[in-house]
Amino acid sequence: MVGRRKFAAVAGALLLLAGTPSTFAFPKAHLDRLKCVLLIPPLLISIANVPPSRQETKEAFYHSWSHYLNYGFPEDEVAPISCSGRGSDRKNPNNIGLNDVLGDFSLTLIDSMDTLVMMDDQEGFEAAVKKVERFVQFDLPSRVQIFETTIRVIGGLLSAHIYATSPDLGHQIKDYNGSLLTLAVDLADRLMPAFDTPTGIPLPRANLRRGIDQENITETCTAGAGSLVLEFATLSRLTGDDKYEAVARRAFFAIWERRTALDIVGTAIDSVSGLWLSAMSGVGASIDSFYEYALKSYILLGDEQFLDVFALSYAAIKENMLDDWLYKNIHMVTGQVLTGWVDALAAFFPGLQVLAGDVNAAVKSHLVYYKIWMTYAGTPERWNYVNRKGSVELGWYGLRPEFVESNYMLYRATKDPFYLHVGAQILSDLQTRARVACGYASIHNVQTGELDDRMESFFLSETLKYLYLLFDVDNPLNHDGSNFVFSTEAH
Ligand code: DMJ
Repeated sequence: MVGRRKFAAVAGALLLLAGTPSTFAFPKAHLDRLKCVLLIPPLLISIANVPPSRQETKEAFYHSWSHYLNYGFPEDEVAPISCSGRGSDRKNPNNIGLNDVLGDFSLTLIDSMDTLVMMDDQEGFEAAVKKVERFVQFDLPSRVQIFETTIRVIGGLLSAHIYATSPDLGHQIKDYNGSLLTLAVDLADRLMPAFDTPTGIPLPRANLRRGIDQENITETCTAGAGSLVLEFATLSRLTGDDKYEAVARRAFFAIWERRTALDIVGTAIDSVSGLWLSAMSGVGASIDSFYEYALKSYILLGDEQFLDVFALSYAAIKENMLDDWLYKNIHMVTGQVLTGWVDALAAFFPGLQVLAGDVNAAVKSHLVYYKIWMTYAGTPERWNYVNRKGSVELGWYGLRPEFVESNYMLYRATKDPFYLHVGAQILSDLQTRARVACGYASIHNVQTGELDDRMESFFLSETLKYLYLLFDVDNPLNHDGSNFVFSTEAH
């Protein structure tokens, strides 16, 4: 299998790099099947007989969604192997691996609402909104992470609210009374105490009922503190209350002000002292969405201060981190390379490069992750490019969306069917390796195929959404010429 995959990776790379139209590699019938573009009626074969990738992605979503509703809800997630619900770890409040994300607020329900919209399931969307109205409230003793709660919950609520209220988007809900916005305001108000620091950089966590408790750690990652502007600005614009946008902007620029002479920011900072706690920088974990929100905040809000940050950061990344194929992790002051690995989160970067208009660079950086995917049928959390024998440094694949997202962005920009083919391979690997009784299970080790009983909400809100949008070429969103952006949680 590895041999076949290696060949495919090299072949794909050569086709792209030589500029040969990769259509030659894919007969038209095959392409039509991937995109679900139906041929002239007499040639039409029933969709049920030949399920194209779009249908299959939809089925994968409903397999996950229906089992969440039946076995997971009202908890945050469904454990896909044992078919049971999972919420916060109440016995161990310090289990931040779970408790940062699982706040006992039906997370998967909230995070998935706009995927139902993408799939044009108005009935499902309205039913989900009704469930949120009936069951979700935030007066809870949960200590959650500001970033995770903002991108998954506030982002999910706001996106669904916008669809429910905008006649021109085609998913308006008739008797909807703004309840999702009210919930988003309530939640944001519960997070606001975290921004009350001398630097304006938020503390990483808040207790939804009690605010800031004493045990709160002051170390936060750059992505966590600096990627809140899209959600908080949207909340301000929808409510007319500037305070949300103001705190998120202040946090973003407080981090940027602390950049080094190389125009580089680090991955971890103390929100009280403003001192860097990690001198490492890169484009992956702990920093990724800082760059993403710099560019997307400019696109959404039109404020050139954000564009300036993106332009300077992007130039610094290319100057200091790029080494032919790879964007390496470096020391933020000296520029010295610090690690021999790249991580799975950095697979979002080609998508951002597309958005920035640097498509050639995106084609190249995507191929690194394509090669990784084709070798392991997943993107291991850390892949070591130095140690050939131990190249899988952290071997799990938690069904993350980043590679799927970049692949989708590249298809939209180039229309090169190669990316449809990559999407079909991703889908097929997910079906073979991760599909279980009640959804899709995270892969504990990409080399052995061992599974974990976990399906994070981003699998429904991002991974399957981007995969569906890749194949659903006529989706209205793919032809929306406005300045909408996907948040970092794909809302
Ligand atoms: C998601 O919650 C978001 O995409 C975030 O930006 C990074 N982590 C996960 C997916 O990997």
